[in-house]
Amino acid sequence: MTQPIDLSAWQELSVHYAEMQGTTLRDLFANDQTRYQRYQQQAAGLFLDFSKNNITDRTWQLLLKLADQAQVVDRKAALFNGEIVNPTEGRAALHTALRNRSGNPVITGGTDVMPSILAVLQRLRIFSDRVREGDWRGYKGQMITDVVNIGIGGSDLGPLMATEALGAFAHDRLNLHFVSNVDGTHLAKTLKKLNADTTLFIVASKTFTTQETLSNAHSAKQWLLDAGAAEADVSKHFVALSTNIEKVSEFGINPKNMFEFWDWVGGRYSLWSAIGLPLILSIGMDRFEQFLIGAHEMDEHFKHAPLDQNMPVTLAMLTVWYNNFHDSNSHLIAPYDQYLHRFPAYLQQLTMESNGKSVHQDGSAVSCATGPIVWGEPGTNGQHAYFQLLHQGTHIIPTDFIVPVESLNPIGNHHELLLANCFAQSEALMMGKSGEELTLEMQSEGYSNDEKDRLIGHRTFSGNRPSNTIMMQRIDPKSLGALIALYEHKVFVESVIWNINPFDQWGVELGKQLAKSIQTELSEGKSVSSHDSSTNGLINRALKLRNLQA
Ligand code: G6Q
Repeated sequence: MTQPIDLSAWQELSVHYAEMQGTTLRDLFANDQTRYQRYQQQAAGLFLDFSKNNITDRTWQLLLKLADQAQVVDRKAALFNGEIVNPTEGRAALHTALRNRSGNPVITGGTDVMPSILAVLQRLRIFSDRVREGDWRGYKGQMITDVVNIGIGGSDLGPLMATEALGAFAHDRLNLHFVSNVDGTHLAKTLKKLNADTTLFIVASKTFTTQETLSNAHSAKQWLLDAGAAEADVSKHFVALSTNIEKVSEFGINPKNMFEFWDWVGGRYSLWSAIGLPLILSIGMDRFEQFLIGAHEMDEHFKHAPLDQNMPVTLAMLTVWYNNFHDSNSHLIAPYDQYLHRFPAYLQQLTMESNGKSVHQDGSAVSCATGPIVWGEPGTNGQHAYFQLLHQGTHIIPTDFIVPVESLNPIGNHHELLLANCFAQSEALMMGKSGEELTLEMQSEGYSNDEKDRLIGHRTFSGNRPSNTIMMQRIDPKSLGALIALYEHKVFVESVIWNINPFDQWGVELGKQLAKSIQTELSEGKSVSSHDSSTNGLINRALKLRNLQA
């Protein structure tokens, strides 16, 4: 199998990178008045300005050549066509079918998956309408006021992020809560504020074997029983989202209260399936369908747009350029929108769990860096925290600014200030401030020559730091759907270039296994010697301290 570094475009990019040294973004803009017009794209209601990247036309051609040589076109066809794109688990990855609004069938393993998808969506509509309209009642006949989603990882981050992001469209009576951490504090703090009579629990787990989720679900059930409910009342307060009907029944949830999805839906790609129930309860099924339509429009764009006009491909190839040629392995997500405050955390899982891999598809060790570290906070908060390092630190950190032009909570000139900060940051990162500019500035501010010489190094900004800006009219179900799908496909294209499997997560599985055996040892309470000396020491010390306390 040809590996990425053996492709001729990869080698040409290495040579080109060396040639690019000394080329600055400032110069590229100064010498080309059309740069902004040429390096922009639009799709599914999103606008991308990628002109503030350290690329020339030659870079761009070579990156597209690399995408072509890595067979992005064939691989994306395989993704959409339900082929086994996750060979280590023997599965397709059909999140695009979950939001397929075309009316066309999607076949995998000889079966059209669309009838089951549409049937579950219809059941979700009926159930969510009943809860929202106050028809679904708790065991004392009261309307539901609070919904607690119990899940972790892919069964938490997506619905949590999207429910927060679409908070402007939330139902008046229903408060959504999310409990993920097995630390009892998370459940205890959440339940403290709630009334068992009016609380509905959603147990969200693809496998229904995840320790954290089952522990929280059992404790939540006990809380309901302790509040006076009987076993028979549980069905009015618990529903499950899962692929595992046996385990759901074993837990004591009536299969009639289970909303199904399928093994070809990866955890971190499951927001579009029944896992989206918290979001559906919050915004209603009609708006959830808009959310699916937004994603579907991005899917259609990704499927059909040529490589040089394809937004997910563009974002992916820019990441490859920085990650593999500039050796810049960190990527900042800076949404200038408070509703998107969990978006960076969501993308962190999407990208780091998908592309945090060290072997190629054939199992051989990778010969190039793979997925970067993704992080972020909503603007403008980051500016008063870590942006210092972006502007003047030694690391180059490509940044995605995400900004809606319209606020859903217009107050005075707040949104103008927000936009101004967003645009100012990308400009400052790109332009910097040279010694000459500072000299003039400091002279006009009345600094003496001595003071100026002492401070000028500290106050100089090298600039030349890359960013993308993704702009939309506002954050609504449709634009959010498109934005998430954009990043899902970006991550997929990167995986194609690096020739890795983005749909498995063996790293997560190992942690799940190890925790199980140590938990048994902790509950037995006997001193252990079967691990390395550090792990033995920590377990034995914890046992001793816990006994002292007991
Ligand atoms: C996501 C991962 C992982 C998973 C959680 C929860 O892609 O597989 O984050 O979502 O471990 O798993 P369950 O939904 O099976 O409880």
